[in-house]
Amino acid sequence: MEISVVSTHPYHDQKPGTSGLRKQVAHFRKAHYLENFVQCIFDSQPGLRGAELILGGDGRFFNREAIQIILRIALANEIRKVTVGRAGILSTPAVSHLIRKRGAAGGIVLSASHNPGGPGGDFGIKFNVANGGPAPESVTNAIYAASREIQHYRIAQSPHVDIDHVGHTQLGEMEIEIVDPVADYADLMESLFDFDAMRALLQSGRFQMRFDAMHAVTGPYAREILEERLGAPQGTVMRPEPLADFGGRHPDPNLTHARELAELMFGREAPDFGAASDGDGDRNMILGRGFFVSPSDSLAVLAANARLVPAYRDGLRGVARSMPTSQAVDAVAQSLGIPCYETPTGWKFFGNLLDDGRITLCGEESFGTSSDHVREKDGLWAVLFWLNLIAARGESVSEIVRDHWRRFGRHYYSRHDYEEIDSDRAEALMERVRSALPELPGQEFGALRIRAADDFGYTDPVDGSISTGQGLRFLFEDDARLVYRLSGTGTHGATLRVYLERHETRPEQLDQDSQYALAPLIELAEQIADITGCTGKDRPDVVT
Ligand code: VG1
Ligand code: CO
Repeated sequence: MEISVVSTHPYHDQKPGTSGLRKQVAHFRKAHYLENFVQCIFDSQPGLRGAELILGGDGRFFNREAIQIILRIALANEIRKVTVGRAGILSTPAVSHLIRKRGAAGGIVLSASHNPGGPGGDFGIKFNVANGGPAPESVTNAIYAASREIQHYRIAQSPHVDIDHVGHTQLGEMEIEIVDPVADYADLMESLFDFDAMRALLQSGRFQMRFDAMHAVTGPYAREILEERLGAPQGTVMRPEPLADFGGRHPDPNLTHARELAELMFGREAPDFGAASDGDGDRNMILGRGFFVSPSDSLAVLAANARLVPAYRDGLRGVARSMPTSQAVDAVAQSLGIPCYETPTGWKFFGNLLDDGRITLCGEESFGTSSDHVREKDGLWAVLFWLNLIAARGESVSEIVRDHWRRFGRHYYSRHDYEEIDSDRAEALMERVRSALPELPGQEFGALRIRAADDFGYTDPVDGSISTGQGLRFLFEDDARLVYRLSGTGTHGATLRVYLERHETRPEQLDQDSQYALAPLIELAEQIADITGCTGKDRPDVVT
C-alpha cells in the first residue's frame, strides 16, 4: 500500500479543552486540520505503534468521513489493528469498555458531546488512553505541543473501507474489525445490575418509563437493554435513531433540550420514571413523575444506596466529585466513613483515583455519573442504577430523593450559564472576580458571610501532577458556595458558568424552588462579578 508523506503547516488552535478538541464542522474540514491532529496523537503516543486502537463516534455529521481518514493515517503509522463500531457508532462509555476489555492501547471517540451537529454544527475528537479513560493533561499537552510543530503527516493511499458490516478485513498490513457497537456494553450492564428485579418491575404493568435518546448515540443501546433484554414495551425509547444532525436539536439532556420528555414527565398521566442521555451517551438526566433530580443529588443518592446494586453490594471504597459539583455526596461519604475527593472539572481527573482503587463512584454536576466499571462517565449506567434502586426499594423517584434530604439535608444547587460572550469581556470578568478573592473573606452580605475564597488548584494524590486555575470559588459559613468558571467545551466565544449552592437542614424548608432558595446567592454573584455590566446579559441563557 502506498504511503504518502504530506507537507502541512501547524494550526495553533488545537489545544484540547475539557473533553477533547471541539470545533465547528467547517473548521475541522479545513485542509489538513483533522489529519494534523490525528498525526499528532500518533507522534506523541509511540505506544500505539503495533497495537490495537478502538474507533467510533456518536454518528454526527462528518463521523463517517473522519473514520475513513483516521483509518488511512493509522495504517500509515503502523497501527496493528483498528476496531471500529458498525456504521461508525460507539458511545463514549462503550469505547472505554472496549479499550479495557480488549487490552487496546487507546481509543478515538468522534463527538462534540451535547453540542449540536450537522454541517453548521460542531465536531470533536477525543483521545482515550489504555486505561479506557480520557487522556490526562500530560498527554493532551504533548499532543498540543506536537500540533504546534507539525510539518508532515503520513497517510495511506488505501481504498474506502466498508464499516457497515460486522467482521474482519485487512487494509494493507493493518487488521480492521467491525464490531456490533452494543453487545459488549449491554453484557457489561447485565453483569452489574439486578436485571431480574428490573425486568419484573418493567413488566409488572404498574410501572412505566421513557428514555429519550435525543436522536443521538444511545438509541441502539437503550433499545437493546431496555426494550429487548429488560422487556420494556416498544416505544419506551423516544427518538431512538441516531441522526447526523440529531434532528436539528441539541442532544443535551436537560429540561430545555429534552422538551417532550419534560412535558410528559410534568404532565397529567406522567410515567413513573424518565431519563435522557446526550450526543455521545456519557451524560444522564433523571426524572420522576413531576420531579427533577439534580445531578449532584443523583450522585449522592446512588452513593447512599449503592449496596442495593449487585456490583456494589460490598460497599464503596470512596467517592469523588468535581469541584463545582454540590457537596451532597460529601455528606454521604462522611456518614459511610469513606473518603471523598474533590477534583477539577472534566472526567480525566477521576482516572488515577479509579485506577488506584481509591474510589468506586464519581460524578459531576453537569449530568455525569459513573463508577469503576469503565473510565468515562456513563449515561445509561446511571439510568439503570436508578431503575435498580427503584426496583429494590419499591419507592418512587421523589420518595427516594425526599427521604435522602430528610437524612442528609438538601443541597440546593443551580448552575447559570452565560453563553457566547465575547472572550475578552469574559476574561475581564474573571479578572475582576479574581481580584476580589483576597478582599472578600470575612465580609458579610446579608445572612451570607464569606469564610474563604481561592482560585482552585488540584494536586493529584496518585501521581502528584498539579492543575491550577480551575475555578474561582467563594466559600461561606454554613457550607454555601459560589463558583465562577469559564467553559472549556464551547466553540463560539466564551461561556461563563456560575455555580450556586446552599445547604438546608430544616425539615419544613426542604421543598422550595431552587432558584428561590438560592436567590440571595444569585444576587451576590451578580454583585461580585457585575455579570450584566460585563456581558450585556441581564439573565443567564441556560439554568440547570
Ligand atoms: C462541560 C462540563 C464538564 C464535563 C464536560 C464534558 O465542561 O461542565 O463537567 O466534564 O463538559 O462533558 P465545560 O468545560 O464546558 O464546563 V461531555 O458530555 O461534553 O464529554
Ligand atoms: Co457527552
